Order: sequence, then structure tokens, then C-alpha cells
Amino acid sequence: VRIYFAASIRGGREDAELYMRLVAVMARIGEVLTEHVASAPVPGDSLSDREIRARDLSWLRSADAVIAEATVPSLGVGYEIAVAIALGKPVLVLFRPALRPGSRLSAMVAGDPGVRVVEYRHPPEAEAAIAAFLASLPRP
Ligand code: 6K6
Repeated sequence: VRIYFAASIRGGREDAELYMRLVAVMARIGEVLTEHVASAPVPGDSLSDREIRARDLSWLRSADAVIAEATVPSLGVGYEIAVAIALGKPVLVLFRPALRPGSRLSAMVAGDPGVRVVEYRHPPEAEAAIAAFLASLPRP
């Protein structure tokens, strides 16, 4: 399976170590197209914003599944989730409400019937949700 992993970059990098951990789980099961999201620091590649968007959207189009870690709010991640849904991709969104007391996932994502939302407290729960989601995908 080709997996598009979305997580905050300019929205804030405080969860970068968690992203690395989640990508390691995905990489055992499939091909992660967006491993740069988990590298710290994000490789300061010389692409323009236009080039970044074009490259990411072509990866997104080619993906079999999209997994987003949405705890650190990111406009880019919200945008990618919306595009993934419009393309009919299976979408898993992971959210850790305990990061900030009272924080809740955007209603636009949580309320979308095309999204599987998993709220978790500890990374192993997110890892199990990733494995279960990928195991549930239709076989090509
Ligand atoms: C280097 C230094 C800073 O940024 C870069 C390169 N930027 C990006 N490279 C690849 N993907 C990106 C980049 N910026 C955003 N994205 C995509 O948007 C990723 O796929 C993330 O899932 C999402 C993050 O959006 P923001 O709004 O948090 O940046």
C-alpha cells in the first residue's frame, strides 16, 4: 500500500518525534510517500511553495490511503484531508485531545463521514489504529 502521511510542518513541529514513531509503524506495512513530514528538521529543500504543493498533490493522487496526525493544528493538513476526501481516498485522522486541555478536533474533519477519526492518549493506541486501518483497506 502507498501511504500518504500528513502532519504539521509550518503549523508547529512540537510533535515531530511522535510523527517519526508513527511513520516507522507505517513503513513496516507499506510505502510511506511523505517521510519528510517526520524528519526533524524538515529537509529545507529548495523547492518553492508552488513546487511543494504540486509534488505533494501528485503523491496524494497516487496514494492508496491517507493518514493524518491532526493534534497540532495545521492548515496544510486540513487542506490535504479535504483533497483526499474529494479524491475518494480512505482517510484516517489521529487526534490526541490531552495535548491541550479542552482542545477538540475541527468539526469540519470530525463531522466528515468520509473520515475515520481515532482519538488517543498514548502513542501505542495510535500505532494500533494505524495497523487496523491499513489492514481494513480493500485489496487491490
Ligand atoms: C522545508 C522547510 C519548511 O518547509 C519545507 C518544505 N515544505 C514542505 N515539504 C513537503 N510537504 C509539505 C511542506 N509544507 C507543507 N507540506 C505538506 O503540508 C505536508 O504534506 C504536510 O502534511 C502539510 C503541512 O502543512 P503546514 O501548513 O503545517 O505546513
